[in-house]
Amino acid sequence: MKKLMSGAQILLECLHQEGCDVIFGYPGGVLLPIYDAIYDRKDIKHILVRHEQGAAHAADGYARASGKVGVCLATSGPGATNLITGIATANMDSIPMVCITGQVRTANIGTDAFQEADSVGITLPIVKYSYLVKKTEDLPGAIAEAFYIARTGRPGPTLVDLPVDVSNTSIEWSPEDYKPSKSHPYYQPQSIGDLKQIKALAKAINDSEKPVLYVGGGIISSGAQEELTKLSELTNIYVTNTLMGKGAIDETHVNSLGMLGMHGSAYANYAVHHCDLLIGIGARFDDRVTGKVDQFAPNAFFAHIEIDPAEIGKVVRCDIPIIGDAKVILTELLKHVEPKPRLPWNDRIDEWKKEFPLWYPDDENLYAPFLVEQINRLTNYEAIMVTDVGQHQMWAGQWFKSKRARNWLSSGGLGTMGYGLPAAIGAQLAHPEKRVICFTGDGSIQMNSQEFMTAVVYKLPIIVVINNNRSLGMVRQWQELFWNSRFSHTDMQAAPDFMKLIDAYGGIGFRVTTRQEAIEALTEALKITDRPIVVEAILPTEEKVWPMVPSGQPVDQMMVRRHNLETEGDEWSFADEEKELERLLKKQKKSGK
Ligand SMILES: Cc1ncc(C[n+]2csc(CCOP(=O)(O)OP(=O)(O)O)c2C)c(N)n1
Repeated sequence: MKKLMSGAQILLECLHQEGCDVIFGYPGGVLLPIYDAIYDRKDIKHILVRHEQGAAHAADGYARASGKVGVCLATSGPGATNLITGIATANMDSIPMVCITGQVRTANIGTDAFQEADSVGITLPIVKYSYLVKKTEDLPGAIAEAFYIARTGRPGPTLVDLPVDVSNTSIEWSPEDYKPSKSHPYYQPQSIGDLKQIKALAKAINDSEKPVLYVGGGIISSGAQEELTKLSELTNIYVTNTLMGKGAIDETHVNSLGMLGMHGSAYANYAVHHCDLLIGIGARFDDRVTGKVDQFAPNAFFAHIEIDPAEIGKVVRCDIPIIGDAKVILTELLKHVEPKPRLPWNDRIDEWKKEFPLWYPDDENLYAPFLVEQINRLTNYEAIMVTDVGQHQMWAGQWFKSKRARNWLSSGGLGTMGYGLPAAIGAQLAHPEKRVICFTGDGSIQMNSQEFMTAVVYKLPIIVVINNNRSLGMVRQWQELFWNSRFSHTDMQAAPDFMKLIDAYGGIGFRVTTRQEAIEALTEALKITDRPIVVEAILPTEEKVWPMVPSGQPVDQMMVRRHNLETEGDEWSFADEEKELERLLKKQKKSGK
């Protein structure tokens, strides 16, 4: 039945019908009609963050953890511009989000009115769709399009800009009038891949002696983990994943090579470098993966399964392009591939695994990989891991074993420091029953630490592990290796006392300096269920992430760290297979194994 409803009430009704049960937002003058309408709704929970950037990352974290569309709300002008980093982050990682911004009255648009900013214009390059609603009657259609476009095809953020008079004006409307979109006249992503191309790929797989699967976030967004695992098991092809592709295949599976690229495992990089067929699925050949492009997988035939046609051939040439949804295409591909043992190829990769394992020194120090291993163990691989950006992120990428999709959240494409805590808030709200760990650095946590307050208010027991190396570690690492150890402005010794900080917000803190203390603190933290916890780990400043492919080098040119058996010290150099083997034999002889 039609009744008089304000634009704000209509907005909330549309959001509800789109399945939105949480909004992350921050009020302001032009949002008053919406905030007044929210006051009466029991079916949509509003989370009041402490900064709009937090709202955008929280909506993103909610979307990544749940597979639903995340929704955030910000006021005109500074509220909207504070969302930008979060929108760009979601855009780079293809995360579905609907961002609603308030706008000044339609009559005032373009007059430099108080708190006016051109939100549609500013966000144009970082959204899939944006719409300035000029009439209340147009609002339901705009919301329907925004959700449909955000969640279909290659997912991504959309924006609806809502002038205050539009949300304040009432029209005759009935909730039954709302029609979620099922199609769009001009936006028609293709999901079914071309059968001829799929058969061509099946033949290439059946003929190949040295294939590798290279998978990204597209597997997660299409829900194709099962099909990928089946393909890998049936054809005996090992799988390497991007940072975004963690959880595409269980990383404890024998066929998993973990992450590749700049800080990927050496064996994944060698496998890609020497393969004869590289099958990319839902991954975009990012420069952190390819290194020097013209020497990337130099002898390989390239196949690319991808929903976004613009990605095909963007970075590397493509011999077999297949445009469509990964799950749909893999389901079809599975009908055409044959089982085949991949010997001696897989044996060779297994040898690389033994020669160049990921490792960290077995000394008294506390190291980030140790912390990650304990998190794996103490949570039985069930935690949702959310990272910030820096060395700690790469260590987590290497050591956190993601056994399933959507338990790994990290800003891959944009590399946004400050992402971790608010994204963890979104993930915890999506999964109140799970343990959410925010693995962060002493630099990154200072970028959105105000969101500790949000976590306290909503009683979210997020465990924030601060890797305190008293520096902007990743930048410091580059300065040490490539800029003559001139540590210009990467010192972070001037930092708040994190124990006092979390205490001031109303959470609980543990500071740990030894491995035993770390285990005890994590164990205690896991018992706390009603507030955020900080575990601040004091780590060595000089520690570096290994292996490392220097920027712009081919990925087989990795620098690795090894323990010098003569001097008992550490050294690093470009990986040399022969030397490595010799060292391994010496080590075995020394330990009598
Ligand atoms: C918003 C933002 N500013 C700057 C950078 C560049 N950057 C990348 S890693 C890094 C250092 C991160 O330091 P910290 O959070 O302490 O983590 P660590 O590397 O020490 O583990 C910086 C400054 C970034 N990624 N994001």
